[in-house]
Amino acid sequence: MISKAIAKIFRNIARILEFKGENVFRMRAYERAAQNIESLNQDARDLINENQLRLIPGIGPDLSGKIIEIVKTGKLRFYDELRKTIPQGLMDLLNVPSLGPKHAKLFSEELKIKSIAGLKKAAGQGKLSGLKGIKEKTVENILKGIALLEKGRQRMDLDTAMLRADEFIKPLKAHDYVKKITACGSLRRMKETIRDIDILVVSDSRNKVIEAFTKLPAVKDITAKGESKSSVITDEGAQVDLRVVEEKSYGAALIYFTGSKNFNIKIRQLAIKKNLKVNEYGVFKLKGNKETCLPGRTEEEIFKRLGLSFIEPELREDRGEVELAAQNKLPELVSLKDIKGDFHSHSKYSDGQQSIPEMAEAARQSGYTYLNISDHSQSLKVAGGLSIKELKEKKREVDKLNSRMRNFRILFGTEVDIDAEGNLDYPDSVLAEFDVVLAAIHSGFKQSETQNTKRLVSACKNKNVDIIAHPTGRLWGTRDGYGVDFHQLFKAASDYGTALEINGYPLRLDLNDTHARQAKEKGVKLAISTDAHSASQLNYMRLGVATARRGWLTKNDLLNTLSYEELMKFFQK
Ligand code: DGT
Ligand code: CA
Repeated sequence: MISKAIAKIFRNIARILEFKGENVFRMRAYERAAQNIESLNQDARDLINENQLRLIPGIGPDLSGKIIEIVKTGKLRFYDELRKTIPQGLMDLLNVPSLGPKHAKLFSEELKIKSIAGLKKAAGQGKLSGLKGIKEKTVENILKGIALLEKGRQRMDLDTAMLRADEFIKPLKAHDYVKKITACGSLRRMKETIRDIDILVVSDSRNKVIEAFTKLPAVKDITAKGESKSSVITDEGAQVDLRVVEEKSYGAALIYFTGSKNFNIKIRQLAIKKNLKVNEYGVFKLKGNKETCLPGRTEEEIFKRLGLSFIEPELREDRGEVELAAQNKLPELVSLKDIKGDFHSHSKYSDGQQSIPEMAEAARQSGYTYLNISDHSQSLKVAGGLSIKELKEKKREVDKLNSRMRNFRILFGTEVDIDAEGNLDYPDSVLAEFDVVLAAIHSGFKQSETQNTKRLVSACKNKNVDIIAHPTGRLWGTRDGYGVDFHQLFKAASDYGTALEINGYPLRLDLNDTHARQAKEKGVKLAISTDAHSASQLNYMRLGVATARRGWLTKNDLLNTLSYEELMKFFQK
C-alpha cells in the first residue's frame, strides 16, 4: 500500500466531516494531513515508525495512531464507523468534483440518490434542475464532474503507477531465480496515465515466479494464474499483469510488451518487407515454408536486424519515430542527468510545507545548481500569496542564504497570478526585482478560449515574465484544461522569448507531450519544473523529463540544461 491510499482515507474523512458541518478545524486537520502524507510519496510500510510519523507536519499522536492502524490492518475503524453515519452511497457523491456537500445532501435527501449511477440517471431525467438552487449550468457541471471522475478511475496517474509497480518489482527482484525484471507497456513508455501495469520477468523457474507474484502483500485478488503469465488486482483496484519468458526471448518480449500497439504493428510491417517475422518470442527468417529463429536477446539486436537505430521507449507511439530510426536521425532526448535546476517550487512563505533552506538543500542533493522558489502572489489568498512587504522579508532571507552557499543559487521567484483581464498580480516595478517570474492562471477557468488565450498572450508580452506555468490548467480527474488557442500562444511565446512550462506535478503534466513537441517546432523554449510543495516532490522532475522525452525534446530545447549564468543571460537579468 502506498501513502496515497492513506491520504485518500483522510480526505474522505474530511469530506464527511464537512458534510456533517462538524468542527471546521478538525476537517482541515484531516485535509492537511492528507496533503502532507500524499506528498511523502512513499510506501506506507516505511511510515510505521511513530517517531518519524510525528515529523510530518500536521501529524500528532491521534493521526499517527490512525496511520499505523491503516498500515497494519489495511483499514481504519474510525473511518468505517464514520461512514455508517451518513446515507449509503453518499461518499461516492462527495467525491464528484464540482458537487459540494450541500448539493450532495440535497440529492440524497430529496431524491434518495445513493450512487453516481443514480445521480447520472436523475440528471438525464431532468430531476435535478427542479430542486432549489439547481440551475441548468449546475447540472451540466455535475455531469462533467462525473465524466472526469470516471475517466480518472479507469486510469492511474504515472506517479501512482510507478509506485505501485515498485511494490511488485522490488520484492520479486530479491529472488535469485528472477534474472531480469522490467516494467513494460505504457509505464515503460512513461505515458501520462496508465490503465494496467505490465511486468516482464526472465527466469528459468516460471512456477516459482508466478507463486511469488501472486503471494505478494499488495495482491488482493488473483484474476489469472497460468504457467507463464498471471494477472492480479491490488488492494487499491489496479490490475498488474506478469509475463515470464526465457532469456533468449527477452529482447523480443520487451519490444512486444512495451508497445505501443501501433508501434508494434509498424515494426511487424517493416519486418515483413525484410522477409522477417517479429513476435514476442523472437525474430524469424522466412524461407519458403520454413522459419529460422534469429537471436533476439536484446532490443538493440532486434532493432539492428530491422535496420533501425535504438528507439527510446518514450518515443514508441508511431509518431514518425520508426521512419527516422531507419535514417538514423532520431533526436538525442534530454535525460534526468542533464537537468541543472528546477523553476517552480513553493516554500512556507506561501503554501509549501518546508522552509527555503530545506528546499534548497534537497535540490542541492539532487545534483542541481539552482532552484527557483516561486511562491504565490498577493491575490491568491487561499494559497498564502505574498504581499509586497512579505516579499521584502523573503528576499532578505534568499540573499542571506545565497551569500553562504557555494556552487548553488536560490532564485528569488514568484508564480504571479494572471487575473481575468490578463493583468499581473504585482506591478512591473516589483516583478523586475525577481530572478525568475512564472505567470499562471488560477481562476476564471470558465472564460472563453479567446479570453484565456488573450490572458496568456498578454502575460507572454510582459518583459518581466520568464515562464508561463501550467499553460492549460488541466488537473487529471478533477478538471479539463481551459480552452487555449495553441497557435497564438506558441507564436507569442516564441516572439517575446517567454518559455512555456512542462509542469511535472503528476496530476498536471502540463504542457503535455504533444503540445511540448508542437511548441518546440514553433521555436518555443520549454522549462521543466515540479511545482514541488515539499522537498520530496522535487522528485517529480522524473515525470517532467519523461513528458519532455515523449515530446521529442533535446537538451537544446530546454532552459533546465543551462548553467545559472547562461540562464540569467537568457532571461536578460
Ligand atoms: P494501457 O495499459 O492502456 O495504459 O496501455 P498499454 O500500452 O500498456 O497497453 P496494454 O496493457 O493493453 O498492452 C501492453 C502492451 O502489449 C502494448 O503496449 C502492446 C502489446 N499489445 C497488447 N495488445 C496488442 C495487440 O493487440 N497487438 C499488438 N501488436 N500488441 C499488443
Ligand atoms: Ca498496460
